[in-house]
Amino acid sequence: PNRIRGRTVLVTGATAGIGASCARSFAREGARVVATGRRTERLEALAAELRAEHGAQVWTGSLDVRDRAAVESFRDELRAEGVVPDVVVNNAGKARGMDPLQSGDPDDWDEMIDTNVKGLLWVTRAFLPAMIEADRGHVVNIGSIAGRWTYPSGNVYCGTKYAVVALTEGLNMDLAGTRVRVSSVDPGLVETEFSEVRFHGDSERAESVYRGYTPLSPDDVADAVLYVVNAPEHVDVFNLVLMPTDQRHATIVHKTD
Ligand code: NDP
Ligand code: 8X3
Repeated sequence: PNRIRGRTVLVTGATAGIGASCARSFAREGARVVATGRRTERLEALAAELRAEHGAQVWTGSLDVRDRAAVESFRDELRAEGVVPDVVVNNAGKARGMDPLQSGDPDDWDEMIDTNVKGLLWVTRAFLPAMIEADRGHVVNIGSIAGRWTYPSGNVYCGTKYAVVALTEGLNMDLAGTRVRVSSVDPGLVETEFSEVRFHGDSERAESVYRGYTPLSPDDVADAVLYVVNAPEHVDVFNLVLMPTDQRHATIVHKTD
């Protein structure tokens, strides 16, 4: 059965990669979509596409998740329009740099911690009380296998994703007794703009990350997100890990060239 239709799903980082795929997949299944991210033109293009292709109701928010006040006022603006998300997909996130800790750039660390950890907290804190009040809702955190195994020079990025594990587990505990569910979906390598961002626009290096094997696609991850949200209300998927068949551990990737 389709338990997605008619729900109101907020996706952070819907302008690219996994978030854009999630927005498309939820719209296709009949959800009302609140698409957020910093690149306004992309949000508008996405909204137009979802309306045209799926007849979806779509709201957009040009939102930097690091800005707590902006997150709260966006929540208030939505509420004033009668839009109260009952699914939040905390997807906005990034790696910046891949260096040994001793030579890492603290500005990169700020960006990762502020986005992947604090941004996730601001969004969750803003939208969760209405779910608790309605006694219905779902928070889906996009974690990573980087929150399960660290790898050389993964240090701070992995630390942020280990934090997502603790926050997913902690939130489940804190919500015991409510009908609000909390899941994390933790992928291995997914071909998106992730590596372009990590390597500060070095496209050659970014492309090489996905060469010689078949990585996950953003749609593969969106399928997993749909699965956890569509599960019957008495089922709370804590954690769903998905890997490319060609990848069996953080650093074990079978490449043919
Ligand atoms: P992309 O770079 O393709 O997309 C990242 C999205 O996050 C963009 O929409 C971007 O939008 C948004 N974003 C970044 N910073 C902010 C911010 N400060 N405020 C709001 N939105 C922001 O990467 P992915 O799709 O791969 O990444 C999505 C999530 O998946 C991340 O949490 C990542 O850690 C995780 N992940 C990725 C894997 C991979 O191999 N690709 C594997 C495992 C997990 P904009 O720039 O417009 O704000
Ligand atoms: C992204 C996957 O292996 O580059 O979370 O950390 S990895």
